[in-house]
Amino acid sequence: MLKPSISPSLMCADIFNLRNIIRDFEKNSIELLHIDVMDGVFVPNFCLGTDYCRRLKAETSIPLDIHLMITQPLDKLGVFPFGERDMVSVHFESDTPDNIHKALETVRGRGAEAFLAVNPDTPVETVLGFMGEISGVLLMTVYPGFAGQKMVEGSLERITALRKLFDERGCDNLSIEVDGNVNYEKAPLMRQAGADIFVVGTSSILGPGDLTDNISKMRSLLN
Ligand code: S6P
Ligand code: MG
Repeated sequence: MLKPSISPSLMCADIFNLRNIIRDFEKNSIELLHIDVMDGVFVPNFCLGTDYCRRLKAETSIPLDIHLMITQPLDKLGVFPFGERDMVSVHFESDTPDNIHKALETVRGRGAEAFLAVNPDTPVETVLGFMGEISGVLLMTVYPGFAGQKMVEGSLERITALRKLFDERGCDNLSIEVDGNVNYEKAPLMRQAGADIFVVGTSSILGPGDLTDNISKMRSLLN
């Protein structure tokens, strides 16, 4: 299995202390920065955007992990700054399958890793139609839109089922990124089930406690 990576959810990071938080991420070799983009239509909330991504890219060399919770992502990819080493996830539910294929192709064409994001109610078998086009799947373990939610029941079983689908097809190089309520108790279970990228927010490293201690604790639980 791929080695575990930590992708802190920046919507959970104190905006007034963001520069120090980024420095701490760098010191602790954080692999990715998870950026939730919400348009108020695909999900009932608004969140981070293009300028935020641009400023981050200027500030740090940690790759961006852009999670697009927007309708018709194909038409909007052009305004996002991403490239080699970055990851971009587009939701299966956000447009027609044909346009999702094209959006994934556009992401890859710009040198980034293309991920298909799927909501908790979308069958994991859906990804079978996209296997040759993606670096992995962003499996939502909460309904997208808000931080601080409880994991949807059955999420661990979905990770296991998705990893099995990959393994049966010899695709053990594909990532499974889990997003939502990844806490210290569930993260090792998610790892065991086959996840390798962990979006962490209020439930763990960006919750109470010292950031560096929290990251160390999460790392030791995942390794
Ligand atoms: C939810 C979003 C997530 C959250 C993350 C927050 O729509 O996609 O990335 O930011 O789940 O972490 P936590 O620990 O509060 O669930
Ligand atoms: Mg997210």
